[in-house]
Amino acid sequence: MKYHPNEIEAKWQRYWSENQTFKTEAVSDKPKYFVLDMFPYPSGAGLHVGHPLGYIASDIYARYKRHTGFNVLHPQGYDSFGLPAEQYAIQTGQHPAVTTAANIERYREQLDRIGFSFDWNREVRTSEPEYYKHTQWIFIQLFNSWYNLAADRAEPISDLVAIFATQGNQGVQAVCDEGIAIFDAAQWTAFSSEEQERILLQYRMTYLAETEVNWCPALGTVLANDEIINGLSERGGHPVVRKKMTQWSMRISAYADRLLQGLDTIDWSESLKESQRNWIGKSVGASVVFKVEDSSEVIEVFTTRPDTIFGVSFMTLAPEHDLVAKITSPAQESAVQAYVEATSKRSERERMADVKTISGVFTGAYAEHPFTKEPIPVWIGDYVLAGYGTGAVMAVPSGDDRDYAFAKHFGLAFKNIFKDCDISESAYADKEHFTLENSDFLNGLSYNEATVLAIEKLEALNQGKGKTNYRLRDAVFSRQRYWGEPFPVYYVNGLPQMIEAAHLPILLPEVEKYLPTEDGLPPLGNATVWAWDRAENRVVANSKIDHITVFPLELNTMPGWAGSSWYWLRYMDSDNTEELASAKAIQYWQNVDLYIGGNEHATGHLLYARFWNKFLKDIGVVPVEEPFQKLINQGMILGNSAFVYRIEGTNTFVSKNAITDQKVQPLHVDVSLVNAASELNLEGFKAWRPDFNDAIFVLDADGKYIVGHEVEKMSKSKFNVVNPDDICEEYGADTLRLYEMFLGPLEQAKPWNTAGIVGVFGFLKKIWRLYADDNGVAVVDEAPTAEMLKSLHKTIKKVSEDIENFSFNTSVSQFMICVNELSQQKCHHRAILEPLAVVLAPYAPHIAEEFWSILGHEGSVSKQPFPKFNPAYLVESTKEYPVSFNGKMRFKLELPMDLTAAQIEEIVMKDERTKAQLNGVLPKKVIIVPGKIINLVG
Ligand code: ANZ
Repeated sequence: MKYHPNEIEAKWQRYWSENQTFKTEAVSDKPKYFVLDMFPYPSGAGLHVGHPLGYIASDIYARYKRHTGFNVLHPQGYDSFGLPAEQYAIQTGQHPAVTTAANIERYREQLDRIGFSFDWNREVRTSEPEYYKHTQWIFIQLFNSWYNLAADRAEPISDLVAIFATQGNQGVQAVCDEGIAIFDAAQWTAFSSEEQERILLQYRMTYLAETEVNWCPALGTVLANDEIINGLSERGGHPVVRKKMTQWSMRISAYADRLLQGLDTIDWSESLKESQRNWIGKSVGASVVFKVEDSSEVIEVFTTRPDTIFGVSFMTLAPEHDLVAKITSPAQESAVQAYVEATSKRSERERMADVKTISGVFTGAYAEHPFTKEPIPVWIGDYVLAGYGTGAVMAVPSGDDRDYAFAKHFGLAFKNIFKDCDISESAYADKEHFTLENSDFLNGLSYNEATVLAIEKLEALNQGKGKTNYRLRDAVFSRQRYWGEPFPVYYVNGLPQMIEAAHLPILLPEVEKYLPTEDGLPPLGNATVWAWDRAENRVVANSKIDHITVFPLELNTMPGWAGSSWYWLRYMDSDNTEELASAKAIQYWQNVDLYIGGNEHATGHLLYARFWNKFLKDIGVVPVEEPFQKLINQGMILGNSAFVYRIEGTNTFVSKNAITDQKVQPLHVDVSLVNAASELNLEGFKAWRPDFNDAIFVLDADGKYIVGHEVEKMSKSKFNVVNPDDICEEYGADTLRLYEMFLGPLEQAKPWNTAGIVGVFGFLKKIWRLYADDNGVAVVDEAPTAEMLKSLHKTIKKVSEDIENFSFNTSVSQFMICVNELSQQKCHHRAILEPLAVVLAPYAPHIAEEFWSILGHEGSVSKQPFPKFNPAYLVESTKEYPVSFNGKMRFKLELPMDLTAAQIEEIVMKDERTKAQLNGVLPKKVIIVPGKIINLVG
């Protein structure tokens, strides 16, 4: 019997699927454990070896948890709405649903090939109506809620309406839009229902508002901050500009504090928590109001340093600030306009990152200092961000280095307000440690004292108050795309109305073209059957729109993060046709115990998902505040790119070690055309691309073409992608699984290097020979030796500790050590091999199943309890004593541990080497401590 991975793997995969081996028990007496992978977006490129890394780790953990008595939920699904399928649809006319289904099929084949223990009965696809029906339902709940700060939770909007009707909005503590006018109960009741609607929109958890958005003209859509990298769209790398548009937004800012506090209760890496903390960006300070001279306008600023109020020497507004147009003097108008125009082309990220260029213009207006009443020039400058704080700053050059740089650049006068502090560019650290001067009633005070007093005095003037500000912005929730969830929203007189939950799902309509319409409407503007009949409660033809019973439907769709912000809940009860999941299922599964995925989701998905979970808790759908108790980011697997060197302007390629002084241009070459010795397959290369058909090669002295290598991100565009299917084909999935784990610690980035894979394959062939040889089954029923038991129990101990600590690479080494020892011990003993098969099963499940059946068992090894470690087997049974003469060690003697001092002495004295040392003279004293010392003193 030989090890044929392909045969046994296909056999066991069939067995698992036919027997529903990994079907999760819906009701169980066992404790629950929920192991989740970040579900994939099914792209056309399929999986490469980097993708399964996290899946293998979570699969090992899930299998281990089953062996140790847990009811494990380990599902998989697809984040199947999104841009790539739609871009493809635009190019080819192929419906995104068709491409998506084909991609999913390919993903499924690839995943199945690796032997994951997913419960596929619970698969979810975010683009399926049965799924997005619930995404739409959650949206409606958000619309129907407001955030009550007094209760610190979201509450029904109907409660707010009741408060308005009895007491107006004066005492209401809500997270809402800025600057809502105060009204009393009588005024509220007197408002028209439209006026009431407009007011409520300013309080709802999801709301329609004109916001400054990141607009990507090439993609024809708005993008979230986390979808933009260095001012370019993450997908496609297209320029992004800022633009004002009416958009749906999510009031995630309401949860800023709870999102911060929750971090202290979850088991995530410190670096991930830190990036969320920074993203949320809590700043404690004050808002201060400055009057504009000769005008009825005021400028409100947010400052973290109200103590520096006497150092204010100018003010800076963001170029987009509403006041700019209102306060600019005629003389400055053209300069201001030109500047505003120029800055609108720069993205917010660019402006934040760019510390070098200082630019700005004077508006010609002056503000009045709240205490000294002195005039303060008002400038605009793009270092001030429109969306942060109030989009305006009180500039204190002696306290803030950006203000200082600005003042220097434009030659603006300022005074120093810090005692014994030298104003120079390097002196801006730790101003909190100085006391104040030139600061009127704040003179001599420290930072803390001055902050409190300044706020008090500002409050007395009614020109300021303490304020906490968050960098976290409300999240824009509309996309001008086709392939996303439609909103359950129609419009009456321009105001949004929710469709009742009973009529969900609102299906994505068919369109002829996936592009925006000619008048710039989103792709759903191409739909001809896209209107809501309020009497019939169904979607009808646009031609029926009469604004009496038939109204236009929303044309935007939801963003990519909508479906992924609650999907873990759906796995708990994926067949439920009524609710997103039953209360009973949610009560049992609670939340995800272990979540594994990439760290690119640190400030996107992982914040949005936490936000929705908190909201769902507030409305009583889920019992826990945090969705993901423990989270591990797997490190990226890097590709080993290969390069050929083309002599510039020719089709001649020089071997890496034959390059002399030619001017060569390195070009990526597909790694599948390169062998382990870095030699290029010349014929394959010529056939690879038409322009290389007539390639000429300059070989090295050995007649070979050697490629260069560089470690880079694994990506199709770098031709360094390794397909897991190929590895499975050649060595089997068990080798792939072990090898991916063996590459290094889970959380580290590591290069893919196929060279080591043969060693792992060799290990599996070696362990196979313990169970079977050329004559068939090799297992014997004899009692094992102490050494064998020791090798086994060392392994049980190490592997279970490793799994608990997510140290999977070290387990693989331990398996190798164990199998080397057992091979040397000629171990074919059932009492060793049975438990060993179970210990190996989480890592190499197919071969372990085969062993289990070789051992004569029916059923799956995955149902076996994990072997218990017994420390007794690790206790040494013999001791290698150093034998000393007058304190000097002369030789070593291995003796059983249970001998008495007298027995030891007898053996030592008879030893030839002792006789040779003593040379006929009897020792004066023999010191023997069993288990420790043998010393003969002459
Ligand atoms: C006066 C002052 C004096 C400030 C001083 C700092 C130091 P964080 O911690 O990031 O919240 N600021 C406020 N809004 C801004 C905006 N929209 N764009 C750019 N800068 C803005 O920083 C808050 C501080 O950043 C605020 O406190 C304000 O400058 C500036 F010695 O006000 B400070």
